[in-house]
Amino acid sequence: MKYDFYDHVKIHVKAGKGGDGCIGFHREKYISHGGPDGGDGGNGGNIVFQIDPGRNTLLFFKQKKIFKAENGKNGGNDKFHGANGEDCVILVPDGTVIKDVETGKVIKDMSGCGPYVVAKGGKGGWGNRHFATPTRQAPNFAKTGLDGEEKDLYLELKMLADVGFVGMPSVGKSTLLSVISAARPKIAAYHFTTLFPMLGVVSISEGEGFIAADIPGLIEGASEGQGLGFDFLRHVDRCRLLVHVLDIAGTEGRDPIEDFKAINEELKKYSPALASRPQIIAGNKLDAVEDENVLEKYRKFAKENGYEIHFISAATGEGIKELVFAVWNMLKTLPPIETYESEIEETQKAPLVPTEITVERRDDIWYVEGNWLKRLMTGINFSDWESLGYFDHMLRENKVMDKMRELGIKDGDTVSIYGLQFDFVE
Ligand SMILES: Nc1nc2c(ncn2[C@@H]2O[C@H](COP(=O)(O)OP(=O)(O)OP(=O)(O)O)[C@@H](O)[C@H]2O)c(=O)[nH]1
Ligand SMILES: [Mg+2]
Repeated sequence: MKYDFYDHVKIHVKAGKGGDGCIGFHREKYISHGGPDGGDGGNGGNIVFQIDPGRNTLLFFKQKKIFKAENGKNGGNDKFHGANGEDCVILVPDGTVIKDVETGKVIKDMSGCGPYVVAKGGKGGWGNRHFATPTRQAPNFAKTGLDGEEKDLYLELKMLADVGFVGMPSVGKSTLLSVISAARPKIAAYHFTTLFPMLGVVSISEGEGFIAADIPGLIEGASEGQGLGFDFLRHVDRCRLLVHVLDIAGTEGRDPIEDFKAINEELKKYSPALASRPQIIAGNKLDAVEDENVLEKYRKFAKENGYEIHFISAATGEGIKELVFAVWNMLKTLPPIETYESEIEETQKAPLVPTEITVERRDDIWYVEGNWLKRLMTGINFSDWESLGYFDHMLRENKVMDKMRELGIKDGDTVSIYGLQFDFVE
């Protein structure tokens, strides 16, 4: 890491396991055989993300990368319901995008939204009182709680700014931010003074304004890691407009038009979408321009290429007001800040369908799998015949046996369901 501004990180989250249901029988003086009264286990705690307006980096995650929510408590005798596990709340800055490491898909864009449950706690198991039927009055089993969801997540901070400043080092991006907002970025004559992005609020009138982001300087080859690289462009990724700052006085001996082209090439390499975002050119350091004739050349270049250009001096304040209003007027015509849609498929959100199973034959064994089956299995105690009986009942009731037969399994064939092997008999 070249600079200590944490803006992307991988973390692991595990929601709480549901508490186990209880096997209990009612006991009271003078009542010798009370009914089953084992209570349910509590639900496991969820992993919840929440925006903390006071945070602006993911630095917190440098120390802590594993988050667990509390398990639900087990149920007890006398219908005692186990307590639910506490949620684990993870605070993130506004603009944090949560992605699934395995698929790379966006789970949730935490931008101006309320709390979001990213991993659900497991349901508590039912106590044996639920399993009493007319023919089974003393059920000797209860269900164990289900496991909580567990995920590897990739968090990426993409700041929420309307306008992003781009340009070579030392052209005056930070100086510009400091004169139009209350932000106090570091300003100095050497390259790469700015090491991490900074936001500033630009007020137009009471209650109206926009947010601008100052980022480190870019140089030719940034896409190949030159200078500070171009990773931090993620923070201007959602900007509605870019202000491309140029040093029109050429104080470092470079041609501003060449700078402009080089930076746009780098932007294109980072993201064609970002490169095609509208740009306003801010020709800075007007106070240091010796030959005023060059301005005409820049004006012509901008016009020919379809850009609005403003000549400014962040040092003296000349032209700054006009630039701010030009930005404000253009913003009014542009779509709002982009938020990323969740890319998780509906099927992943939908409840599990009991009959969804897959069957595969390997070495004469039929391997049967399915999310629903897996969940059912975690609640069964296979050393207990009543529990096994319940499992069998669930398979039949949900037509899993029929489905297996349809898929070619015959009586006497060996079936394996997540490690449980048995001979298929209907
Ligand atoms: N003469 C003159 N100098 C300026 C002007 N604006 C900024 N500078 C000077 O240019 C130098 C660089 O300014 P910064 O604002 O730090 O530049 P930057 O683009 O943020 O640079 P990096 O953060 O390194 O990318 C400083 O010495 C500023 O004082 C201006 O309008 N006129
Ligand atoms: Mg700077």
